[in-house]
Amino acid sequence: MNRTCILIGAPVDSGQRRPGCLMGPAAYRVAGLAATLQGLGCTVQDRGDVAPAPVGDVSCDNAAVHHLSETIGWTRALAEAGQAAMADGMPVFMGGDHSLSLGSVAGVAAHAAAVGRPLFVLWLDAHSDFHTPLTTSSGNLHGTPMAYIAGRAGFDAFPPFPATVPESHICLFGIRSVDPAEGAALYDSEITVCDMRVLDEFGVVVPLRRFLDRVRAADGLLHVSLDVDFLDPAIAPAVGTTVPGGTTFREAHLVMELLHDSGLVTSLDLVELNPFLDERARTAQLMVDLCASLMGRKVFDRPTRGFV
Ligand code: 6HN
Ligand code: MN
Ligand code: MN
Ligand code: MN
Repeated sequence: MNRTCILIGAPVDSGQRRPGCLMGPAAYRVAGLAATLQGLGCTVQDRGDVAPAPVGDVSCDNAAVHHLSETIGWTRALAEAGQAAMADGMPVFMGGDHSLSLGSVAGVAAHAAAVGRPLFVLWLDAHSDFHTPLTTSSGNLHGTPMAYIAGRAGFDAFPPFPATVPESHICLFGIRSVDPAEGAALYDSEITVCDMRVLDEFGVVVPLRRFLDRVRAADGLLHVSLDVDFLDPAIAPAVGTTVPGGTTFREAHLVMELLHDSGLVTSLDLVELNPFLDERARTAQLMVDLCASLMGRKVFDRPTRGFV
């Protein structure tokens, strides 16, 4: 795993309707994300907050969609920042609502194409985020990045996605809220869906290892998108779209620990934290601690792993 972390602030609030996600990057800084990663031996560069590129008036055929130009502006700016950061280390996008992944993954995909390596995406989320601007009924563009990344039609107003991620390279993990239009599109796709039913039955280890084996076999780059609502709302209340029945504290840490052990992760989104909804910063702190597990924090380090 690249030990140089490039922090990129993405105070994006345009992809949904409840203000507050724009405070996310500040909350991660106050919660000590940089110092935590440095304490684990990482070199950390904080590049500050990105600003959206100016975009003129654009429209799409769905009147429900709001803040379209602003979201396109963020997509442009974050793709550029992300591609540049990939050349220097592991970008960590501090969001910001999940529409920021329209840009972050576009930047990462452009880099992957330039270096000639396949890109894989692990989506840790309660939601599939597989709407297009034409199918969303909420009009909230944070529900669309997965479809953009997979090259679905309906994103004409957006910059063309640089290199579509093949569906067989995508894994949705932890999902438990899928709208009918998303479900219909997913049903016909090759995307791996590890919903909560799968995780209840098999735990997080087996399904995650299977996906990671595929990434390793293809010598792929791996982008991880961590939505706060992947976690159960009882431990992570600071998110606008809580869904009961999420992953537990230990399941989430175990996912991060397995990702660390794999050495495969090359970029990371931290999305949907709304500090205005937090309780004594516990969600922000948990997200920082999950990053620490991803970057190698261990309870106890010893040469022989396991209990045998
Ligand atoms: N997220 N499917 C719902 C919608 O409005 O399209 C929820 C989307 C949630 C998006 O949590 O990043
Ligand atoms: Mn707004
Ligand atoms: Mn999401
Ligand atoms: Mn979500």
